[in-house]
Amino acid sequence: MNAVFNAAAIQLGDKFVVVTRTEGVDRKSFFAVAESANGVDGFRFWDRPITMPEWGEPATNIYDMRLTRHEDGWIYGVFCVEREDKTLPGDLSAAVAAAGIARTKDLVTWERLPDLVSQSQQRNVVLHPEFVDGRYAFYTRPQDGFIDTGNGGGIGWVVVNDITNVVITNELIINSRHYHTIKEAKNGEGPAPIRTTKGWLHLAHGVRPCAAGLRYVLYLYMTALDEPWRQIAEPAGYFMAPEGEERIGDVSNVLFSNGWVEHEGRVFIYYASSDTRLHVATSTVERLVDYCLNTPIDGLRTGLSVARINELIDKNGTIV
Ligand code: M1P
Repeated sequence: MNAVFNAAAIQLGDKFVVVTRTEGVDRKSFFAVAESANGVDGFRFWDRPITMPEWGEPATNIYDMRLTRHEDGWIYGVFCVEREDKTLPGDLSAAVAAAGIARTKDLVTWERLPDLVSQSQQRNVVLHPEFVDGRYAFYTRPQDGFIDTGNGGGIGWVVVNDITNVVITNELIINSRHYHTIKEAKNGEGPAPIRTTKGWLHLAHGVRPCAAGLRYVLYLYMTALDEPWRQIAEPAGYFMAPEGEERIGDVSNVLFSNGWVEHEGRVFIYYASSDTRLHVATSTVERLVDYCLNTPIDGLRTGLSVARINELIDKNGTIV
C-alpha cells in the first residue's frame, strides 16, 4: 500500500475500530478496517478491505469516511465519491466530488443509498448523530470545484426528511471561512460531533494558502445542544498543526481528521499527517470543552490578538 490515512473511527463492542482511507500503489483509494483493544496501539487490519456497493456511475476513488452511529439504529458512513469529470475530456486531472452514503450494522455488509444531491460539489459531508425535529441533519462543505471551494462559504448545515433520498437546496453556513485566518482557503467538518453537557463539540480542518502551498490544521468549535447549527464557541487559531515528521508526505504540511472516539470521558483523536500516515492523540471531553469555552475568539487583526493576550495575562495574574 502507498498510504494509510484519514480514518473514520467508532467503538464496536469492546474494540476501537478505524476505517482508513487506504491508497494502493495504483493510486486508488478504498476503505479498510483495523481494530485495537485499547484505541492507541495493537491495531490489526481485518482480512479484507470493505467491498462498498456502487451507486450510479462507478467511482474512481472513495475516501474520507465519517462514521455516525445514528439514533435510528444504523451506523452510517458518509464519504467522498470521486468520479472523472467527463465534461472536460482533455483534462486528465478533472474530477467531480460528491457525498456517498451507506449504512451498516457491522462494518462488513453495507447498504449503499443514493448519493447526496447538491447543486455544488461536496466533500467532508457528515451526518449529525441525532434527529433534529424528527429529521436527519448533515454538515456539508459546498465547493465550486474539485479542489477550490470558490463561493462555498464554509461548513454548511441542512436537514432532510428522507435519508434514502437526500436532495439539498439551502445550506446554512454555520462555520465560515475568514480572511487571514487558518481557514482562509477552505475548511471542513471532521468526525461527527460529540454531545457534551455544554454543547456539541466539533473538530474540523482549516486550510490556508502560503508560499509552500496549502497548509491544513485542525481546530475545534462548539454549537448549542438544542440548536446544533448555532455556534457558541470557537477558539482562535489552530488546535493541532503538523509537527516534525508529520510535515512531510505525499501532500506535505497537512493534518486531517475524520475520526474520533469518546470513551468514558476520554477522547481518542485519530488524525493523519500529510496524506501519508495515521496517528492518535488523546485528551478528555472536559479539557477540550474547557479549551473551547475559555480561549479567546479570533479578533481578525493583530491589535486585538495582543489585547486578548494581555487580558489572559491579567486574568492569570489574579489566580492565587
Ligand atoms: O490533501 C489534503 C486533503 O485534501 C482534501 O480535503 P479538502 O477537500 O478539505 O481540501 C481531501 O482529498 C483529503 O482526503 C486530503 O487529506
